[in-house]
Amino acid sequence: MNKVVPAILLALFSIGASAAEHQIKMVNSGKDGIMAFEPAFLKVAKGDTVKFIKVDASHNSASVVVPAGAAAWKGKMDEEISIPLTQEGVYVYICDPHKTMGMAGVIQVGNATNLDAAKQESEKLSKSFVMNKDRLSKALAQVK
Ligand SMILES: [Cu+2]
Repeated sequence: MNKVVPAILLALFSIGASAAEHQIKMVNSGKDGIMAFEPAFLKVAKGDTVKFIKVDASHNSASVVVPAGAAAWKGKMDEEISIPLTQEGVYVYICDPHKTMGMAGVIQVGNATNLDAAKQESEKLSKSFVMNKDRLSKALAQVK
């Protein structure tokens, strides 16, 4: 053992202590219409965590677009999955059973490094929506 290990542990602890946990609700009906994530757009700091909260049953959260180096996720049905957001960029996610109903959302972490890729993928996705067609583009428009 040397002096480096305690220094690393201290650094890790500091990061953990400053990281915030945000919540996104999975709802059947909300401010933004039926079958929605609330909020549909969320901006957080690098290192924060987002937890998906089961308000209503039969939803999940699965990533569609993540920045380079970030891990994709696929929550089980009704799972309150927690996602550590370790890479800067734009994250786009959907609910698998309500994908065509426009149940999708956007998380921005720091700088929007992959915004063009996120826009392209979201346009494709939005074409498959039969309702709430502009929900994803509205969420993406809030990325700054
Ligand atoms: Cu759903």
